Amino acid sequence: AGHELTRRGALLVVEGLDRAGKSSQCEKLGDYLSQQGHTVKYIRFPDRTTPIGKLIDSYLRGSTNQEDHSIHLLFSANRWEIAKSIQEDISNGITIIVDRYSYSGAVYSAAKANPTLSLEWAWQPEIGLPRPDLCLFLSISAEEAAKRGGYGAERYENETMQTRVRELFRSLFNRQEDVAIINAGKSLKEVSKDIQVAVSKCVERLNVIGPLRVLG
Ligand code: ADP
Ligand code: FDM
Ligand code: MG
Repeated sequence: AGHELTRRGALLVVEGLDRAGKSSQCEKLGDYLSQQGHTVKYIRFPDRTTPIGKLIDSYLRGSTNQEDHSIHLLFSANRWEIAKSIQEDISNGITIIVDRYSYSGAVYSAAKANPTLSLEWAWQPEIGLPRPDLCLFLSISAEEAAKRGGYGAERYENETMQTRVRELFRSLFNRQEDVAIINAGKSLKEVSKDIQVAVSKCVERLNVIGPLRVLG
């Protein structure tokens, strides 16, 4: 007696287009959950610090080129190389906030309109990865995003890609469970409030959800 079972952490993903406010909201959510007494870790994909991540970084910055399927699998490998540590942290009671995940992975690659790289094909290497307990999709119109500054210089930061990515996110999230669509066009504070409500509901349900699941 005397020792309680450690309550597992939650796996929370924040997704959305460039400038939707993902990184800002990840930070606010981390502060909120810490104040609630949770141990919180923030991670982001791509994780540009690993050897695979360095290949991805130079691809995104345009210093190197990669075949579409090949770079797609590297993005996925970049998640697989961290999958075990995610599982361990979650079982040790740490809640993980993830800035982009498999959803960006499938959608950005499929947006290239390569005839042999469909959304379905792109999803396959994600199967078996830790499954988020909740994915928060920060939904924003092209007009609202444009108000938050122009495109950066990285590979996918152009009108054509962003338009396709928006459509593909929509069709992917239509058939995913455990997704909360958040209107990200509101103020920072309003958006963070909406996120807190969705996350609190999820965290309360963790004992019902049971152990961390895997993506199917
Ligand atoms: P992302 O990580 O999705 O690309 P960021 O969190 O980096 O987005 O935000 C992009 C820019 O928009 C930043 O300058 C940020 O301060 C601003 N921003 C984020 N959320 C909002 C919001 N709700 N309203 C107005 N500006 C915002
Ligand atoms: N991206 C991100 C992908 O193409 N595949 C992936 O699996 C992931 C996680 O990389 F354009 C794209 C999405 C975005 C870029 O940008 C990463 P940030 O600014 O580091 O989130
Ligand atoms: Mg960001």
